[in-house]
Amino acid sequence: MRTQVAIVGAGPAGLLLSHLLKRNGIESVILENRSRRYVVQRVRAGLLEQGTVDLMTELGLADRLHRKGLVHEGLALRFSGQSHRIPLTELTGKVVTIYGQNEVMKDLIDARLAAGGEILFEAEAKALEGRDSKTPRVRFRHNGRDDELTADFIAGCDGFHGMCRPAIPADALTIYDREYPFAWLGILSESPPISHELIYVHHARGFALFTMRSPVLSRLYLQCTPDEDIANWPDARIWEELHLRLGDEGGKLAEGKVTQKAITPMRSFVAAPMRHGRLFLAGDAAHIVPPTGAKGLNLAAADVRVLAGALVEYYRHGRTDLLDRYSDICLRRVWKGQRFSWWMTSMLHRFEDQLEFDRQVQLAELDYVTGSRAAMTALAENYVGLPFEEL
Ligand code: FAS
Ligand code: PHB
Repeated sequence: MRTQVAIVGAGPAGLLLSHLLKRNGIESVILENRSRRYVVQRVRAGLLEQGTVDLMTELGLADRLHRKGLVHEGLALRFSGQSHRIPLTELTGKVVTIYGQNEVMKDLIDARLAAGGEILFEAEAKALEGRDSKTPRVRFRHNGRDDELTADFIAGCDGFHGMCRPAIPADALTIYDREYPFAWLGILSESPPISHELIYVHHARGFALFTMRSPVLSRLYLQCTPDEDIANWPDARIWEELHLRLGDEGGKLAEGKVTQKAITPMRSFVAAPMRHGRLFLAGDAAHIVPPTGAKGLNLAAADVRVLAGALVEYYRHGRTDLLDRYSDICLRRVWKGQRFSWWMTSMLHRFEDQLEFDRQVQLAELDYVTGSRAAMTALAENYVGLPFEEL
């Protein structure tokens, strides 16, 4: 097989990139390890920055998002039994949108296939060759047969556990890594959300997040230990803990049928540089953030916006300067997303070894952030998404 851009991975990064390239007449083929059914039902992120929504709207891919997405103009930080609203839109002029990542996947895949785009599902990329040549190749296995996809460029959009990053010699990569001593137990519940806006809770028993997917579907997260066994969390115990961490408003939290339950480890990770010869890493393949700042999916979208822009300039005008600057441009935004996600995580979670002094500092930080317009604005502008870099 031959194409212009070989894309490994049909997550938000790979799919958005294929649409951005197609809009500029550049061909691509996506190799996706899992089945279409699996990719569209996988429960992950749920919060889209304004910039991500604008990108999908520009591409004509946001009709369902605008119909079904929940637009939020604020969020609440809850600590010491009190909720404090952060008026995001009043402070920044921007909104965020709650729309499940699985819904985004459905929209991007349906539109790509409807436009005759090539996505090979259950096609596992096995090896990369010729990364420094003008014709890099991806060896993959599909329908029980080994095959090869030759291209001008390879986009490594295969997530944290993919094969593209490990295909880069370790001495060519600098790894920045921080694992957190806790995880998130997340559930989907057929119950109305406790509030029309998100509630981030700082509590002596640990962090909790009250978010949603629709007016009848709640998404709820609890801080738990990193090696927690989900079998120890029957639904009743989860609801009891959610009531407790919500404090006196516990009575108002409606319970419902839990349809999905999983534990997500918490990590901050960056692999730099994001470009190696004709291989360009994007999204979780290059960086992971703890979900407290809701940046994962949005950083993936921001990366491929830059990559597509650079590839368009290459194919149109033979320019290579933007390809050369791809990694630096992306990493500037990635590190700001890392800082914000680490800060939100550090301010809102309980650390096993934390001194009472540390806890009081967390409470003082929350008191400052919810009492100072300047501090609130700093949080809000990072949360709704920092402006995109002009290319
Ligand atoms: P993805 O991981 O989404 O996609 C990579 C794709 O590559 C996958 O479909 C995979 O099957 C495929 N692939 C891997 N190896 C391959 C191979 N060898 N050959 C072919 N294909 C291959 N972010 C939030 O903001 N909020 C959340 O609540 C949240 N929850 C999350 C929960 C979980 C369990 C995880 C893992 C992430 C979560 N995230 C969350 C972050 C998430 O949204 C990611 O940032 C986002 O999916 C990144 O998109 P991609 O970079 O496209 O990678
Ligand atoms: C979600 O809705 O899944 C979600 C929202 C905000 C976060 C993390 C997850 O910070």
